[in-house]
Amino acid sequence: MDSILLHAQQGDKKSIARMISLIENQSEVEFGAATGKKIPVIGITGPPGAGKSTLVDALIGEYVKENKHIAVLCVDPSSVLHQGAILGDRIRMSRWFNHDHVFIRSLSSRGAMGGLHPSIDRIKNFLQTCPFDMILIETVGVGQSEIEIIRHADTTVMVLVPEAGDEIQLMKSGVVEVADLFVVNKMDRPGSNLFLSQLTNAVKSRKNSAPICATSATKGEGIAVLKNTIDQLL
Ligand SMILES: Nc1nc2c(ncn2[C@@H]2O[C@H](COP(=O)(O)OP(=O)(O)OP(=O)(O)O)[C@@H](O)[C@H]2O)c(=O)[nH]1
Ligand SMILES: [Mg+2]
Repeated sequence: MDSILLHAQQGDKKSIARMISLIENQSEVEFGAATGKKIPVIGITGPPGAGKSTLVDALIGEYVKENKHIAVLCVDPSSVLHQGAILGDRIRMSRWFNHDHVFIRSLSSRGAMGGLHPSIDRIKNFLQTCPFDMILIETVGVGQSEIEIIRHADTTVMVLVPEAGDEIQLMKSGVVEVADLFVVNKMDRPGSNLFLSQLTNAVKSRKNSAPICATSATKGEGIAVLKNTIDQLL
C-alpha cells in the first residue's frame, strides 16, 4: 500500500483512485492531515438538476486553461436516484476523464444523514496530500439540513435556478443563510431575472453579504466571472 500512496502523492490518477477505494472500504484508514500547503476545497451544492455538474464541467475548463490540477468528488445522497445522477455526472464531465490535470470520482453517500459520504473527510484529507490546486465537491443540497457540505468546504457555492420559487420560499428553506456564493444558473430560462432580483433581496437581508453570479452553464455564459468570484473568496 505504501507504494500506491507514494504514486498517488506524485499525482498518478490510478493510484489516487485505488487509495480512495481503500479509504472507502477501511473505516479506520486515515491518510494525510492538514499540514503544510492547504488545498482549497470548494463545495458546489443546490437542488437536483440545477446544473451543478454542467457548471463543474465548465469550471474545470477555466482552471485547466490556467494549467491547474483539479480533483472533483461527486457525492450523491439519494440512493434511489443514485445510478442515474452519477451517470449524469459522468456524462456531463466526460471530456475531462482522460485529461492529465483532472481527477474525477463519484461517491455514493451510503445513506449518510447529512447527504455526504461517511468517509468524505478522510478522502478529502487524503486528496489534500496529492498534487492538486483545488478540490471541488459536488453534492445535492436542498434544505439547511442537507447542506452539510459547508462543514467540509472552505467555500460553499449554492446553485439555484429560476424554478426555485419566490423570495419567501428561499427564506424558508434556509439556503440563503449558509452559502458563500450564489449562482443563478439557467439564466436562459423564463423568469430568471425576476428570480435573480428576489434572490438579491433575500441575500441582502443576511448579516454578511454574499456575491451572486448569473450563468447559463450549457451556453458557457458567466463562467469566467464565476471562476474569478470563487478565486476572490479563497
Ligand atoms: N436551459 C439550461 N439548461 C441547463 C443549464 N445548465 C444545465 N442545464 C441542463 O440541466 C440538466 C441538469 O444538469 P446537471 O448539470 O446534470 O445538473 P445537476 O445539478 O448536476 O444534477 P444532479 O447532479 O442530478 O442533481 C441537464 O439537462 C443540463 O443540460 C442552463 O444554463 N440552461
Ligand atoms: Mg450532478
